[in-house]
Amino acid sequence: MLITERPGRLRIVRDGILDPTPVAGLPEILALNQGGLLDIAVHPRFEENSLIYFTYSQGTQEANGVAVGRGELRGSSLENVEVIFQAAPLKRGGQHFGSRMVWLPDDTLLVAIGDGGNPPVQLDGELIRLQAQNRGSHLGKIVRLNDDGSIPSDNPWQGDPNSDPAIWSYGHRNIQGLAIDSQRGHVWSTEHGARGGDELNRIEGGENYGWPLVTHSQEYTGGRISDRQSHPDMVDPDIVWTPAIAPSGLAVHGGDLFAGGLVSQSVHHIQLNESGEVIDQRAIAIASACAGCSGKS
Ligand SMILES: [Ca+2]
Repeated sequence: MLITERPGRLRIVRDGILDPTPVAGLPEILALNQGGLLDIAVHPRFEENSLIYFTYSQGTQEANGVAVGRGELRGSSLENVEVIFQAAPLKRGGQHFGSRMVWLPDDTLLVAIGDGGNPPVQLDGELIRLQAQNRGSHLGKIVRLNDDGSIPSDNPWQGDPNSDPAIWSYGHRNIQGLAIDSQRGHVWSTEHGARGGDELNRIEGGENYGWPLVTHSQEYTGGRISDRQSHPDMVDPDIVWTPAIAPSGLAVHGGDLFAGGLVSQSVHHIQLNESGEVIDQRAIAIASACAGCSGKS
């Protein structure tokens, strides 16, 4: 089992025992606020090529962004490490990197990239969160890549001069859960709203998921982010969580979805019907105070 630790360590657990030595060979990682070593994914043909993929933030406090690296896992080190994708434009500060990865059945890789941060963080003279609606930018997007980082020829905006060809879907704030339901062929994501308005979305290539033009979320400082909660050209979420659960992690099991919540300190069991529509959800496994746990656990 491979585990990423945000400060920049990749760990291995074998037969339930944590290897005390982190895996060697990772590139330089910017561990800044929400940034660091982020997600990890094993190549679908790992047994042949030993490749693992990882997302991380890199750069400086003033200019940073999410990158996707890959390397061959040999024993306790990574070899032939290369960076196959770098999100652009770079941003400042340590908020909203995303990022999650999932493989599609055709061996292309989806990577979620955060919108860059909350007000007052700006880019090009406007709030950086508006990048989520700019198809010339990777911020606030899911991108789809081939396993070597090249762009699949059938991506939705391939050939559109106003769009980056890597983009798969847009209008996302900060995706912290991404999973594939192989049985039904559906891709699901969870993303953080600001104050309230966390979302579960079923992701389809070529669609706009609305942020920040359409949202149930409010500013942290109070007041509306948008007058609209829905728009005919944008996809509505399948679940809106207000108050926020701060979703982190999303898994498919037994035909249903399981979403972790950081603030709610719970796991949400989301029940789907045969065609994959949400029919019910309830919090299970709510964390409770325990002897030896600090208040900050
Ligand atoms: Ca949305």
